[in-house]
Amino acid sequence: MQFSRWVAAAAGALALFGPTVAVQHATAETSRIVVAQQDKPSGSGTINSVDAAGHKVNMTHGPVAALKWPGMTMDFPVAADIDLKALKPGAKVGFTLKQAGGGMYEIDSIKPAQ
Ligand SMILES: [Cu+2]
Repeated sequence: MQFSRWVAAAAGALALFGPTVAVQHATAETSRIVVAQQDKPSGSGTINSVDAAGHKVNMTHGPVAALKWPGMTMDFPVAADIDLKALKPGAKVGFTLKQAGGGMYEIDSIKPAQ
């Protein structure tokens, strides 16, 4: 939705100011989007339990600096494309988060801790 609004705005800018301005705007906007993707909130933790039916895990995680979260033990919904069979209780993991519906954060990627 926001992106399509931006496309409409970019088209408007193109009409008003000519192609040079619109291209500069597109470049700045694209780099901002890439930075946002690289800056996904991330942290590390230990899996306590896996709820396959609910597609969520209980995890004791360290601080998530990007969200100003302290370390805690909590349930996390897990993105639908992540295979929960790869996650075992006791596993130490690194993860990234994304905001899902309702503003809740869900695990967007997860891998064994280094
Ligand atoms: Cu937490």
